[in-house]
Amino acid sequence: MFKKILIANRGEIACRVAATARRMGIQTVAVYSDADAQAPHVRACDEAVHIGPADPKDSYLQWERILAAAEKTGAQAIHPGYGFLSENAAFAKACEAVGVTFIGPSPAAIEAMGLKAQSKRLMAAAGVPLVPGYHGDNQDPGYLKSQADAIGYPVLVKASAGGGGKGMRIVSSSDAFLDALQACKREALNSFANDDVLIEKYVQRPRHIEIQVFGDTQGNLVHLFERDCSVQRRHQKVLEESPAPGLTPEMREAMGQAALAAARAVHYVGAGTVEFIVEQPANGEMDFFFMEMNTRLQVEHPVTEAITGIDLVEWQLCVANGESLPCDQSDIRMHGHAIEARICAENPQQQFLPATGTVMRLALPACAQFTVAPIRWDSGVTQGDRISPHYDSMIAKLIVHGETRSQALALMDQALSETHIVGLHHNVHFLRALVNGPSFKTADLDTSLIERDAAHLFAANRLPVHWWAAGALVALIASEQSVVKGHPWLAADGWQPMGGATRHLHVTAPTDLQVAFWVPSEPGCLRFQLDALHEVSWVPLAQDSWRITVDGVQQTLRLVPCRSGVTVFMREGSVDVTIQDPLNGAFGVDAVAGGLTAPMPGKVVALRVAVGDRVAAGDVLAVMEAMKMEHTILAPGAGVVTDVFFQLGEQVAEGDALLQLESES
Ligand code: MV4
Repeated sequence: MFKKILIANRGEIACRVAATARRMGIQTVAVYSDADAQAPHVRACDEAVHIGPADPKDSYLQWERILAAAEKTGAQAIHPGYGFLSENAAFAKACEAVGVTFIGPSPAAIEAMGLKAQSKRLMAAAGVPLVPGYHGDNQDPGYLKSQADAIGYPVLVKASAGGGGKGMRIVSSSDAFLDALQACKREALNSFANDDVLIEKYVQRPRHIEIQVFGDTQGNLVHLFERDCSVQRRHQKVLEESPAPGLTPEMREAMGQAALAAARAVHYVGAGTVEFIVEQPANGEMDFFFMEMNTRLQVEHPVTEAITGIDLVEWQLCVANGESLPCDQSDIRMHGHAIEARICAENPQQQFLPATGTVMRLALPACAQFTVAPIRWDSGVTQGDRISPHYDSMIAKLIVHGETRSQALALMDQALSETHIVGLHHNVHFLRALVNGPSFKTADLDTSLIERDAAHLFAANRLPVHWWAAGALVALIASEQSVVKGHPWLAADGWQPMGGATRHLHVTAPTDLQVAFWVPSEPGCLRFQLDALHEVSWVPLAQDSWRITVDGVQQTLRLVPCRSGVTVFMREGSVDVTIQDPLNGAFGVDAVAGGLTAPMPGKVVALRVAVGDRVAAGDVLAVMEAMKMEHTILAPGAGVVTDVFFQLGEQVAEGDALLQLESES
């Protein structure tokens, strides 16, 4: 076996490969860009080599530097992960040329599957079912129209060089064909500098089902069943599962055999995936057609690992080392049901726009104690990391494995409810709505599921106000006690030795409301007035986790203070509560830390204090401007300004310390 391998990737897949290498006693070398100097994948490997600036084209796609790093460290093989160089035949050849093993298929197999029309002709010759269509060289518009007429409408015109849904046009009648063809060719020329098209019968209500295959250098080939990846948005997978719901054993066998025929046709070695589009007629048998073969390990491979118990990266390493597959088809069994959710930095409320920012808080689902944890968290992001715009927006993959699909669904819901992320937009709530939504729950799957369930998926989550208000109160009181180190006489919070003082709190989000509450007469409990009078008591657990009782019902809440309030996480979901405390001005992290940081990148347009000034809670300290909006920085409590770290007119970054305030004592 290899003594040392280089991992030519970053993020979760680099960490994933490193984990198996470590388990096998193989040393690992990471490569990293400027943006990734402190990244988890660097720490996950034994050695690391810097390969250039943040932009992937200057680092992770620079094969000369990667090959130089392999030579310098003595790595005998290179694992390309997915994306980047994983399906680059020229890179695979370059590895061979310098005597480093490329952990993947042959350059010829990568090339053969890389071109759409060509791979489809190859598959047709190998007897793999294709969508009825025309994949030939004759691009004469009149000829293409006659082909479309023969196939029958609706047809799909696809750019031969396209992918990921780009350059596709549905044509519903013969009359509309020539105009649509022209438009498709124009788009293809602009996007791919090649205006060849192919024509296919349009498959309605399609499902995306793919088969995992594995080959070795001895010519053995096996498949590891299927994954259903129908839940997508903008051609990005969101949920993947195995087995595919409703797939009959006969169809599974037929698809497995078709995938093996596809792999055999290109003498496939290593891990690969054969993608099929599956037609679901309103009544009648499902039909499947070859779409493309991905000549790499895929993002969603963990669901296959869960149901087969096979470590696919271990198999990749053994096969690349020239060993034959450890078992044959009849030894490969599936057990239970696995689902993967991709947790991404993005805003589902704004067309899933990728989000950037710092992961201020990241709490993982609790490991199920007293059992073998059926939950897997694959991630290359840790708390405090920045999600930069240079790379993809995936924060983690969450994989659950149950005996049945409904058990897996329940586990996924539970694990997502315990996944707490603060600091940037993410899709955790959206994923939860998705797995609990009408279509996914009943396995009514096709590629337009997200659009169909939109009303359910994008609805604002309604959480019980007395619970999140209670969480906000507990966070507020905890922060005040930490500022004054628990001394009640020094707190400017209206506390009276006899108890009974009333405070009013203005909560502005998610709903505008006034909360009246009575200052605690004994520690750890108080009453508050909303629609009715409520009673809350609390006990701190670890870190920001609290056991809270509201009106006699107890649950664990996570309370994460942020700039202007607190994020309250509970079983049903989370809310960002913005608190305006008339007594105390701003509330949040700043108040807890005693230092004051910039809430966003911007310019300091007013500075109202100097070192030595005495300020009261709520006094204006400075004013910042960003995106044409002014933000006022208030004193979180009474104190003396001991340091000012910036000047008027200065540009500051998000999170920069602005000034230091010391509470008076
Ligand atoms: C299709 C199709 C319907 N009929 N081909 C989208 C991306 C590209 N890889 C192939 N795609 C499709 N090809 C025929 N003949 C519908 C899609 C399609 C799709 C396929 C798989 C997963 C998600 C999809 C979302 C929209 C359209």
